[in-house]
Amino acid sequence: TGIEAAKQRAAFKAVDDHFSPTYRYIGIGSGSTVVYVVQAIAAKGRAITDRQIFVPTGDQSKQLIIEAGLPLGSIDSLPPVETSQTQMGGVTALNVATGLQDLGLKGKRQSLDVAFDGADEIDEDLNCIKGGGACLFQEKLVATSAKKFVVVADYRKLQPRLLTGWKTIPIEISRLSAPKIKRELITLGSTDPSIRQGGSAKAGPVVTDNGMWIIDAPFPPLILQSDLKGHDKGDGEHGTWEVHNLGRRIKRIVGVFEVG
Ligand code: DER
Repeated sequence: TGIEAAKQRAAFKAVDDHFSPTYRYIGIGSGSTVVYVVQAIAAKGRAITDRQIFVPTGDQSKQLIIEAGLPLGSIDSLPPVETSQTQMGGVTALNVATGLQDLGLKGKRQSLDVAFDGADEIDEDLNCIKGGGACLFQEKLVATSAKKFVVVADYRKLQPRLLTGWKTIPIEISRLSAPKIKRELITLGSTDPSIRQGGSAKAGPVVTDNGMWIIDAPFPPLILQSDLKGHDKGDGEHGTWEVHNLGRRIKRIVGVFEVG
C-alpha cells in the first residue's frame, strides 16, 4: 500500500543518512515503521552489523533485533556516560507517573551513537507525540541516551501542530497512581483521560513491558509552538518533555518530546 511504501522509503533514507558503520551502539525503537529501519540496517550485511550492539525499546523491538540476527544489547548494560564532560542539565521535569526525575543530560557524551524510532505525530519543529505503541518509557530512556535521535514516519504523521491528527497524549503510569494522575490531567485541561484497555487482546488495562499502565489523555491542539520554543533545548538535540496548555508552563513527562 502507499503507506507501507512511504514508511519503507522513509526508513531506508533515514538509515542511509544517519547510520554509520563506525557506530558502536544503536537504539532501535518500537512500532511498525521501525521494522523497515531494521530491514535497512540488516541489509548492510554482517561484516558491518556484527561489530555493533543494538539496544531495544521493549519486547517487540527486542524481537525485531533478534529476528534480524543483529547483536542484541540492553540499555542497562552500556558504558557509563562520561559525566566529566557532560554538563548535567537541572531537573527538567518530574515524571509524575513513575516518580523518576528526568535529568536533562546536556552534551554529546551519550552512550548510544544513534537511535531510530517512530512517532504518532510530528510538527514542523520536530516535536513528537509518542506512545501509540505503549512503549514510550523505554523509548524515552533510549532516545535520551543517544547522541542523535532519528524519528522515522510516513507523511500521515506530519501535522502543523500536535494533537491535530493524534488526539491524545499517552502517559505511562504506575497503576497505583492512576486516580491521582487522571485528576491532575483533568486540572491540566485534558477532557477525558482514560486507561488504555486491551480490548479483545486482553481483558482489562494494557500492561506495558515495564508492568505499567497507559493513560491516553485527550488535549485540544492548544500546544503553542511559541511556548515550546521558550525552554532549554540543551545540546540542541534533545529538548525536555513538556506540555504547554493554554500557555501555562506545565512540566510533565507525557510522551511529547522535542527533538532539536
Ligand atoms: O509508540 C510509539 O511512540 C511508536 O513509535 C509508535 O507509535 C509508532 O508506530 P508506527 O511506526 O507503527 O506508526
